[in-house]
Amino acid sequence: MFDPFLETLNKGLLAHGGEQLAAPGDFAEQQSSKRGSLIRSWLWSVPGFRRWRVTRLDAGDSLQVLNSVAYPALDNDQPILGIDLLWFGARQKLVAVLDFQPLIQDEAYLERHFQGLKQLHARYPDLSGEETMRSFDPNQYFSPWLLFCRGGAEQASGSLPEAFDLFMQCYWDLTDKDSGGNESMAPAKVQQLQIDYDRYSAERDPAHGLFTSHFGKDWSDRFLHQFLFPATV
Ligand code: BLA
Repeated sequence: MFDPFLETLNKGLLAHGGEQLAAPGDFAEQQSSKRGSLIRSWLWSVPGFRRWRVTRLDAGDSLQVLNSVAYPALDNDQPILGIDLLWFGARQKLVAVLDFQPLIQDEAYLERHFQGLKQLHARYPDLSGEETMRSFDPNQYFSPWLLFCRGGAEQASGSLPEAFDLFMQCYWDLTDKDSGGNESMAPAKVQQLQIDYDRYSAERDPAHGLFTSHFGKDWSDRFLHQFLFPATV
């Protein structure tokens, strides 16, 4: 379902000097014969980023996922890239979340990093609904301009592919231009906020139960703490 999106993501990574590495050990690939599902993950080494992970889950008609998080290098206080795309085929249900996840909610910080995403948000009203968050706090590590849609096939094959391309382009533009200058945060502060992001996300990620039902508790606990949010080891 999301393979064209994964292709767009991978192409952008290659174009920015990225090198694809297998995820360590049994995080690279895991299969559930019971549920007929396959989860694969990669790490990318990308100039300007300290960590970039990508995960694809194929559970057939029941669920397809593309999830990715990019942590900029500590001398760059730009937002964390957050991608979570889910397609529940049997129910024809889409959950799409694309955001530049702000380290802080300060007005000057948002002003500095969010001009592009703000425009994109305005351009795709069907992906910018005021969806309610059940497990996360919208005011922590989410921006006011995230693309967040609980929809169906119409959005999945309609506006989402184009919006995704522009969203990635917009994040690369942010990365390519030096938006730091005197106002940027000290690396130690960036580091602390990225660690806090992992802790916050690991606590609230609604995926853990899902992983457990497919791949067992032991693997899922390790995957959550060691691969998805490694600052929580
Ligand atoms: C929601 N993400 C969800 C849900 C699941 C996942 C099962 C609940 C679906 C629903 O609300 O109907 C699944 N999350 C995953 C999977 C992985 C994962 C499979 O991390 C890992 C491979 N989630 C992120 C990132 C963002 C994000 C990076 O991992 C930011 C863009 C957002 N996911 C996000 C949000 C929701 C969600 C905002 C809705 C949760 C809520 O209502 O609070």
